[in-house]
Amino acid sequence: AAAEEEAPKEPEPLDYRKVAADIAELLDDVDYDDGSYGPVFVRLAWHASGTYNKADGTGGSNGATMRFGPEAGDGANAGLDVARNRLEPIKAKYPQISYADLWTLAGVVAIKEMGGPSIPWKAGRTDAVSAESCPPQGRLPDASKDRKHVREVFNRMGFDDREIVALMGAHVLGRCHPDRSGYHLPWTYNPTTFTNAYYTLLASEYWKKEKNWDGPMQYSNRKGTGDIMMLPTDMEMLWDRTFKQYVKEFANDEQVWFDAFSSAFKKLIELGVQFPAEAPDIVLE
Ligand code: DDH
Repeated sequence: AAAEEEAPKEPEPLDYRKVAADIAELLDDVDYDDGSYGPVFVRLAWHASGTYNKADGTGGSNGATMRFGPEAGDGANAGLDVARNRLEPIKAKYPQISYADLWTLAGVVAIKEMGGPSIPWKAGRTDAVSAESCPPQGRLPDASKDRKHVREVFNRMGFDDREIVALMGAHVLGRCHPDRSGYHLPWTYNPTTFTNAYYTLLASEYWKKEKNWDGPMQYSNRKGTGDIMMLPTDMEMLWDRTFKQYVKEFANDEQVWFDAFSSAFKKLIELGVQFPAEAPDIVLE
């Protein structure tokens, strides 16, 4: 018995369900945007992951390299400091969790809390120690560009056309901020609820270049002076024949989209990550 007592203790495994519950508590805030940090958490998880290059394995969520200047300062990541700072108390309470795991888990928690699918998530990402691990700037999509650019960016990560359209439906959430991207307005009327409204609105509204707007060119409903928007890259989902077929599929059946989104988002946040063999998928209830 004495020998047993002296044996070195295994560190307590982290209870990620508890971490997830604490993240959920941080979502609502009446003073922020549309009342929730959910959308910006999802965008943080996506931008942390969306730098991946399958050709050389660089980029991706592993490393949490957005903590460092070269990636934090990429114009595409403007405003994501808001999400990273909001999550700091979680890191302080559970120092064992890597930032890379924390940011991806926050995205998964946000999607679920806003009414979306429960995306299986697993732990095992590690944090890089210096800015040298940052991917080059410019790997994230540019909203002013066309379908060729969108395909180049997502094919570089390893996604096909259906996955591209499935992922884009995350724009049901949140809004554009003039001081972050230069664009303005939300995509949908319920930007903190995860539904397939991005597709139904894209397919049914009358979209026109927005008038009387001195920011970057964007589309607006109601003959160009509406209250919701689409980016040029969003319009490509409608204008490209193959993309459009999936827009219709997801507009017609929300469950089909939830399933497609769930697998594509799981794939996104796991790109390039070597998980420990025993890492279980955690499905939040
Ligand atoms: Fe996005 N996105 N996104 N996006 N995105 C913006 C906001 C949000 C593009 C551009 C923008 C995805 C794909 C693309 C979310 C999730 C996802 C904004 C506005 C721009 C611009 C930022 C701001 O001003 O605050 C472009 C271009 C693409 C593309 O792929 C062609 C994907 C794949 C996702 C995802 O999550 C899977 C979310 C959520 C937001 C709302 C953020 C917020 O603060 O609200």
